[in-house]
Amino acid sequence: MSSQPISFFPSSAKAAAKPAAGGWSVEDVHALFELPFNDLLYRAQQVHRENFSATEVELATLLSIKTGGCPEDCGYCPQAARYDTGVTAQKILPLDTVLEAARQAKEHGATRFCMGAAWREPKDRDLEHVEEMVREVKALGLETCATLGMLGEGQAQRLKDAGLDYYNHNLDTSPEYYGNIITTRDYQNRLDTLGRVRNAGIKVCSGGIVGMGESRLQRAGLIAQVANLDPYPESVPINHLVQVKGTPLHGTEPLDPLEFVRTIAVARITMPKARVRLSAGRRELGEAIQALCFLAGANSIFYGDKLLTTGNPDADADRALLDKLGMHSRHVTHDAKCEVTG
Ligand code: SAM
Ligand code: DTB
Ligand code: SF4
Repeated sequence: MSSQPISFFPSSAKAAAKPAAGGWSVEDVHALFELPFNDLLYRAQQVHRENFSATEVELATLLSIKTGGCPEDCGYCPQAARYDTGVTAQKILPLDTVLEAARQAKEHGATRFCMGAAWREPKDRDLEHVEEMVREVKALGLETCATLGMLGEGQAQRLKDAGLDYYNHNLDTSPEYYGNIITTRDYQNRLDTLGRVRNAGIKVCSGGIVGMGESRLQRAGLIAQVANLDPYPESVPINHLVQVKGTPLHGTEPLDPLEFVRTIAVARITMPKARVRLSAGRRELGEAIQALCFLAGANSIFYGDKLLTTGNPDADADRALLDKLGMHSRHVTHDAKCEVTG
């Protein structure tokens, strides 16, 4: 009898493992999406383990520092003034309130604190308040992130000088689908803001939303755009649309949750060293799908009972889930420069 071992290697060698010289083509990214599910996850796990501990996850806490009343028309967003979603417009939060939330986030184990504002773009006076927040949150020993809309010349540099580590600005969807979702600013505006963030030396956090009625090819188009940013973002949030009553996207045909897992896996393969973050929509995904997402290479979550205006799993539930999966949070030493995991 032969003692030849049977090889159970993935059957599918058809999807490229690396981008072509000019970057990832939409077709190559789409081919990854089309792999048998197990082969896709196997590849994603391999890439993940080559670059990260497979049991470590980053906890980032989000705070809405300026809620509602936004002039933009993003079809998914509860904070757009033109949609009747029950979100009331508020003024920018006082510094003390922000710092208290940041302290609590740190106490609960978060290492990154992300401040979001419902602006098309910040006015220079708004930015002064945010600069102060960034300086003080950073002084607590947290990594700082802000998402304030489009940035003009000089604004990114001001944030960098205040100590901002990351700027979040999402491409949201593929260039082809974009016009169905937002008309008040274009794709190039978003790319320009990301260019300014990069030039100022701030780390880039950029991803998108799936489940907005886009096709698989358009999901591949989004991932190709993000992965082809040069360099690709350090941080890639993948949001699952949270359907909010009153927004145009409320009532969209829900995405198959396994397609969300595939999106995570494709992001991991195409951006091997990025933090891939499970962002909005985790409450709706449930534990089993989230566990699959971690297997597919997600290694960051928004942590805390609220996102900006919608709910997130309770912090206790998240800790219990990580425990159950034998996962642990990423630790950063207090000056947030020297990272250790344990
Ligand atoms: N106003 C700024 C902007 O648009 O860049 C910053 C805040 S905005 C709320 C940040 C991101 O949140 C959006 O780009 C979008 O990707 C995500 N987002 C907003 N509403 C969402 C929803 N209902 N479901 C999933 N993601 C959402
Ligand atoms: C990102 O990609 N997702 C976060 C963060 N960046 C700012 C926002 C999610 C918002 C979900 C809807 C809400 O809570 O209003
Ligand atoms: Fe405004 Fe940002 Fe919401 Fe768009 S996503 S409506 S820019 S807050």
